[in-house]
Amino acid sequence: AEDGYDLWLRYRLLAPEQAKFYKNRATELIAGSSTPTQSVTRGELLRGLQGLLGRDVPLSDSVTRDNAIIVGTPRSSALIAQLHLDTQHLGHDGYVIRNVVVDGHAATAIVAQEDMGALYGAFHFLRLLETGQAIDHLDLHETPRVKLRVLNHWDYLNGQVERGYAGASIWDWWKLPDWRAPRYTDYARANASIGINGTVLDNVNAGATILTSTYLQKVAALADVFRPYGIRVYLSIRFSSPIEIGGLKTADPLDPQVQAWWQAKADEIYKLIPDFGGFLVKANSEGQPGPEDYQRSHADGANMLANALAPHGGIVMWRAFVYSASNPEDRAKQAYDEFKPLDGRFRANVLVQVKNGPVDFQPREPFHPLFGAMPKTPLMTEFEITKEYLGFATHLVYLGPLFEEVLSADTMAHGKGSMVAKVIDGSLDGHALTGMAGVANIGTDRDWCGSDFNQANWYVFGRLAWNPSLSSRAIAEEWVRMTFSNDQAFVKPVVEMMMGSREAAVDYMTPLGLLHLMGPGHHYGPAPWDASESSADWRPVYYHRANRQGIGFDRSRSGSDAVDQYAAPLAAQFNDLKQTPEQYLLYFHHIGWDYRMRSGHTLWYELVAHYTQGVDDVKRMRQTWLGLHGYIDEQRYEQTAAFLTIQEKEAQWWRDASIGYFQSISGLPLPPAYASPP
Ligand code: GCW
Repeated sequence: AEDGYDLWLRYRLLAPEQAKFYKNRATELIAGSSTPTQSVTRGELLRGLQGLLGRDVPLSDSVTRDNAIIVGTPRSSALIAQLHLDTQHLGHDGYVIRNVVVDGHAATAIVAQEDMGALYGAFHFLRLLETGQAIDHLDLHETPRVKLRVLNHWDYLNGQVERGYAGASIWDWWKLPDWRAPRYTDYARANASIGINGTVLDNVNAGATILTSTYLQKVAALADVFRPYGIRVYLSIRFSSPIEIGGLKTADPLDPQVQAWWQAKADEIYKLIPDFGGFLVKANSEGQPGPEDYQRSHADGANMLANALAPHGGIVMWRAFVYSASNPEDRAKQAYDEFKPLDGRFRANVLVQVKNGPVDFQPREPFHPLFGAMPKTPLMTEFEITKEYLGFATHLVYLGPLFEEVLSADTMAHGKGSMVAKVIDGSLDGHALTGMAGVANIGTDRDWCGSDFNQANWYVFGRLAWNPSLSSRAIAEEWVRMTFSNDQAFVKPVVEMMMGSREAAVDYMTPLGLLHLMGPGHHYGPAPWDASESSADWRPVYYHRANRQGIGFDRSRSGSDAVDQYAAPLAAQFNDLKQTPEQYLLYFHHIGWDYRMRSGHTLWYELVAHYTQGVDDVKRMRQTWLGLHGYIDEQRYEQTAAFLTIQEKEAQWWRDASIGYFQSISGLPLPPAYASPP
């Protein structure tokens, strides 16, 4: 049975024609095994080729026939050295895949400067086969555009996963360090196959226990498993740890005892894990402790930790997601207000980690105004791969278009062409330390992610972290081919369905710039009427501000003036109702129900139309899937079909509840075109 465990690394036998073709082009494998990374590279190629071609590919030390596969680095392989390829520029992770001639024989060479590049190249080569690509005239050069490509697990040590919809935490802390579950290796393989090279094991809201020596042993065991795959381990730390587990009276970052405590802790960690990545920190946000508790700045806090890690080569990822009820005027402004003035005050080994939008992982929000606004500081973007606000496990929402929309947004920081992607890859302001983080959607479910289609969100995150300019459509196609089938009759409609799925969710949940209308606390399902949360800025009514006259949050200069956190040309655009893109309309403006939209219809009409469109889109997705029975295994087919049924029902629920509520405020009748349910 197909339980989705193999993710996109299924390596099932290719169709006979393809298998035959590739067989003739993979006659033998020449791959070293003198380092752990070389061993796993060789193992992966053997396993992949065996699965895809249906027969063992013989290992060899020299090229004995045409169409061998050679993998390695000039240092590890004399055969590769004799190709005299320029590998210097490939760095630690880059690789070349090229058809070459060795000792008179045609061969395919996967060449890198370092072992890790060769492993990435091997995965790329297998992907070419798995997706049915031509491999006759290969000349591929790949180097990652982003240095730190990191998953953030929001896992508690008790096994719970905050905002996790795929079971419990995969880290079995009770059995670690002595039992290293095979799943850890498969986790590392999956990540390495898409270029992910870091993982933060514990939740940003977790406690201090992770830093006790008992737990550090467990962390070290995981680091050992991940090391051959080029994955470094990082930890979220609680800022007040010196008090909780260190017996100090304070966690003041300027206190010498506190500084000494962190230094000693860093020394202890690096003794166990010499390649430890560093710390991720959520401070002074949603009740977490932080430097502001001692009237110190975020920079003071981050730099203190950075000082402790710097001698060991570690880094700090300091989150800009700060907000507290003390800023009820407009929560969207707080991160910028607190961090922009600190630009230039962070140590060189600190990155500030910024959520993709100013509020909180909504189906759609404009890009975060900090991007482009802190030129002296490396900024990472943080995406949420887990679908906290997008229907949890069951709704089919491919996040590629969301990520791409953010990365390709133009901050205008240095005039046209200042895309968020260029902030992230460091090219805009010349940073070498760069990173991208994704909040993992991984748990103990057999399929890892709560549904087969959620695996695509893990996949697309990794691929975009490697190269933020890739197209989310191309990535979707790759993923479908590897995960399900190379049959065009299946691939085409499924890619279409995925590509439209995010807009469908925006439409049935929060169209036209609305956001945060999900049930408070759990964030599942509609609750635009809810005013029960203790904190004003957790209440849906705070966000939509609907009244008899109209709807929307005025962030223009006549309102909270959040528009002026963007570069001047954008600020002017967003400030002007007529120029604001309609997809952000109600994010920036409060407008009358009878406002005329570009379509000529009233706002009220368009709002209803969007909600209805969202439901129609999901209906179409379901129809598409119903037409694809027989192309894939029953088990995965049936689950997707069942989940789409849930999604259709809930899209309808979203629509009816939202329209019903807004109608109770506007007092307007349903537009005649929509008077009966869709
Ligand atoms: O999105 C919100 C979530 C919290 C999360 C917080 C954060 C980890 O609802 O569950 O806590 O953001 O990003 O810190």
